[in-house]
Amino acid sequence: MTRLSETSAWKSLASHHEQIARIHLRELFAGQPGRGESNDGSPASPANLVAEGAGLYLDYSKHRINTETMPLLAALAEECGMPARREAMFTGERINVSEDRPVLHVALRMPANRSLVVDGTDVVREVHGVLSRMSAFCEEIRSGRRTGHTGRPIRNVINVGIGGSDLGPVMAYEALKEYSRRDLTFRFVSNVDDTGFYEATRDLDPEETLFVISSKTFTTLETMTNARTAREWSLAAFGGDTAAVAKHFVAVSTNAEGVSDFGIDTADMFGFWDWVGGRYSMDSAIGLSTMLAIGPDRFQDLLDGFHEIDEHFRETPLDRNLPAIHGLLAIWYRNFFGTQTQAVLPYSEYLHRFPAYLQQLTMESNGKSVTLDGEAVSTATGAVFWGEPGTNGQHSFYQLIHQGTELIPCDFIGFNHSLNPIGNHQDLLVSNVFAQTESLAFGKTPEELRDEGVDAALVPHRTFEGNRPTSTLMVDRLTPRTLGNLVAFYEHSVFTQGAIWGIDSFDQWGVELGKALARKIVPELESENEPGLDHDSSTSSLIRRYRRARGRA
Ligand code: G6Q
Repeated sequence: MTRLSETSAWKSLASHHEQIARIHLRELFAGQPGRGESNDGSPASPANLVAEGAGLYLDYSKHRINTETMPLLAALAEECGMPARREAMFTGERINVSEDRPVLHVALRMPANRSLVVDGTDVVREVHGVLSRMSAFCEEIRSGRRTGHTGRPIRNVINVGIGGSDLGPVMAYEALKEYSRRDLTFRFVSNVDDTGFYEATRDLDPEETLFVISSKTFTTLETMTNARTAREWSLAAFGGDTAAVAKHFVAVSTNAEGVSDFGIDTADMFGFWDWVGGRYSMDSAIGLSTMLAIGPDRFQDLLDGFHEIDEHFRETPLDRNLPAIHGLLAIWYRNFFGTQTQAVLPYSEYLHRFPAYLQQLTMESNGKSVTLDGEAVSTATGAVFWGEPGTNGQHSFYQLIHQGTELIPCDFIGFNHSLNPIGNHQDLLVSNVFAQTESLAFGKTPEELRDEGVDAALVPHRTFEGNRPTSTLMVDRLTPRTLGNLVAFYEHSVFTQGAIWGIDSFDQWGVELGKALARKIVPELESENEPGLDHDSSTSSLIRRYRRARGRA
């Protein structure tokens, strides 16, 4: 297989970059004044660097590209076989090669009238079977028909899970709080740090509390530890009556045996499948807490939003394909400008966990250094993703984005409508989206400063070079459906990047390593007798020091 850096499209892009890198966004706009204009229904033109579809409006005109760049990037995607790999995902081929699995999160949101047969099983039918059970369960809890052990209604739901079994549910709950049952309390316990469990439960009544134990494998140290602690906490309130477990615990897992060993009736287990990766699972049964919060109909809206982008991604030509454009631009900066990070800046308080969610999605997927056939990659792969909601970030780290020495491409996510309109807050919020992206692109020149009468000594400090690239993603309103649009948009951007790099975006051996390593050290920390340690000097000393501090040495 030709190494990526040796493909002809790559070479064309490298020489194209040499020309573009010298050109300022001011010049690009001067030479192509209409590049940021929307097409408003007219046929797409390569001169308009905007794309709209599936609930999202993407303005990518403030990127360091000209009319040649996107076709060259699209040619790279074609040369790398990205469209074929995309089709292989949608049809259930085993594209997760290192785990020998299909990658079918797109099946989680296919409508019930579709069918997708993989290894003789119609996975869409299975998905809808679980969705129906989830809906029935959520209706029972939300209506108060299904009560706790002592007959009291369930008022508190605690999701116990970590990584992919936590970040999606937390992000979705926070994002969709306005659509949730405000008389129910939702909390999330992930870290094995005892403080996480303590703070989540300290003011709750066990008689009104339901635990959703969410773990694909049902073996993860943190989740199993928290689940056992949760069971003790519950049973303490019910005089040790284990019959209470059935009323206060349900499980979301692929491991029926583990669930039943834990003492949860498999009738109260909501399953999913090994073809759903943890970081792609918020729209599977892992979303049970989301469905409990917003109800089955709105959960369906969320799924519809995902599916809308799936269809768009699968069928739209690359030059108008929103997730593909985003993924191609990520390649452009990471590989040709050598940028290391990408900021995601949602202008919505409800999306305050969205960057953390995206960190897992992007970095666990594309933090890889070998190709599908096990060869070392010939180019850089996944960038560091990070971010915070605006405008808060503007009062802290944006300084470095504006005037630092790093080039950091940014995604600005804005909404036309607030869910809680008060006065002119929304106009002020959105004005900052537009002002920041304008300023990052065009900066402020020394001449402009001098014309304003700025003291000569201050001119260098107050000069903004500009030429900082941004995408502006505008959404009408944050709803379950548009949240689905947004998440699927990033999922497929990640796919596009991974397909070009030729890596397995769907395994996570680094995470597996962490799970195995801690298991070895736990007994060394806990043993009553001095353990024989065969670590390096640093690790062994840290273990001994901790044991002394805990009075075990
Ligand atoms: C996700 C990762 C990882 C995983 C957690 C929890 O893609 O594999 O974040 O979700 O380690 O795993 P379990 O759901 O098996 O507990």
